[in-house]
Amino acid sequence: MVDTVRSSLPDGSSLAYGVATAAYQIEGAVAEDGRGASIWDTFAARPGAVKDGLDGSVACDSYHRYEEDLDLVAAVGAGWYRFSIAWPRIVPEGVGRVETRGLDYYDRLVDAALARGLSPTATLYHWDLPQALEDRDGWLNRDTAEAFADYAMVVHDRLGDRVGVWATHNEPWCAAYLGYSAGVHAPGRREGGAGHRAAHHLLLGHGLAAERLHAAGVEDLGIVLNLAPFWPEDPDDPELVAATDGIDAIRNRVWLGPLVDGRYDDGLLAVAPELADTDLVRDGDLALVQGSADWVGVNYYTPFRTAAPGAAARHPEADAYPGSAPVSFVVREPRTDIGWEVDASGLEELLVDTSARTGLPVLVTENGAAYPDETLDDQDRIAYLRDHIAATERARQGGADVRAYIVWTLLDNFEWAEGYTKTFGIVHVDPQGPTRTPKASFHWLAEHLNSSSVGVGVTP
Ligand code: IFM
Repeated sequence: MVDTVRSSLPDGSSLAYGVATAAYQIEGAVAEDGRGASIWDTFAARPGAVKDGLDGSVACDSYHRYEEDLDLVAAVGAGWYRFSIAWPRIVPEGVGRVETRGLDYYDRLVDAALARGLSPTATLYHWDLPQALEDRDGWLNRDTAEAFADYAMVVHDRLGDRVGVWATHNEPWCAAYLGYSAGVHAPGRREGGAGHRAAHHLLLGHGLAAERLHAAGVEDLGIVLNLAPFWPEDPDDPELVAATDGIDAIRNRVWLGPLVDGRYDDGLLAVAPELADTDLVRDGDLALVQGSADWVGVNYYTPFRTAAPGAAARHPEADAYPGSAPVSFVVREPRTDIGWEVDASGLEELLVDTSARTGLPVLVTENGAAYPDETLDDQDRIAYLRDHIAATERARQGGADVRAYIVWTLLDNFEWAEGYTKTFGIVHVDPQGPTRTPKASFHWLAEHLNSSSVGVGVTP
């Protein structure tokens, strides 16, 4: 058992290590044990929405193979297993009826993690909104925030005696802006400033859930953000610097402002006037969010270099910053298979800045790389992980309070709109099996953890 909740968050004397996954990307079994439909089931069925036309209906079949997967996490020597809970398995219609068989599954998963000496770290929302809630306008409807807090409490009532570290949302920027502004993620809506409304309701859902989870005794509650460094190519170009500031506001400050200061800053309001609407942002909303996190999770993959419009080819995320002045995103070499520039200095910068800005413990809740999976000898992934772990250590030496480094991801899995075409796993999954085969990066990480005697989890 976890001795106390507080002891679940490492004290920072050495870096804790973990491996992460997310429900829709690995579980499969979408029609089993009373699970309701999610927005990703619906979106993936839309022709052209997912690159290879596939979905998460089988994925890695982890719903049935979780013991095997946890054996792999234990074998690599990581102390934490970060997983997400599928809301439609627990509350299939989003509100109301609770599906006990869904809770039973996560109960088994948590016990199996603890039995292997792993600390289970639960994320409550990794993008699989019950479709029934989207039918009522999803994250554009304030009621969804209330429904999220109710669902969070149902999960906590069942798992709270064994799970110490909780996260509300994973990358709410994607859920809001890729989902409701750019339309490239579920629910696939391209509605400009709607992303700002969704962002506010996601924050509100976090705040409502945090208040109730804290009252129920949770001490290590966080939110996981894909914050990003933005680097203007020409820092002397005032127009570019101003446009980049608007983008930074929508990606980073929209979350950090409410969490730290209890407000949306003026620069953000200038590009997102929706957030000044008092029907949307009601009295007390931002006060509820302020101070609601005990730690902040940073998911980092790449920095973003901005340039004058037209300087580079259109970026897939170009529509995800509604209201900001247009810029180009310049992507330098080297790049991973998904086209993201590799630069570990962005992680170091982000960790130092986030630690200083929030004053909270920071966890690297995701970091990893997509490389083609033709070979199990993934030396490029090893180099990526090695350099980013070193950057994390440099940030710690530079004073950032970083407590954990969690690799994305255990298994090659359903990579959202990319389908199965981009693989981030340290374990290869043969879709025919789905048989698991550790890659060279898995063995490298095991060796790294073994040699630095880190990554130790709780004693069951
Ligand atoms: O696979 C995703 C994950 O679900 C959220 N963070 C980024 C990863 C890679 O795109």
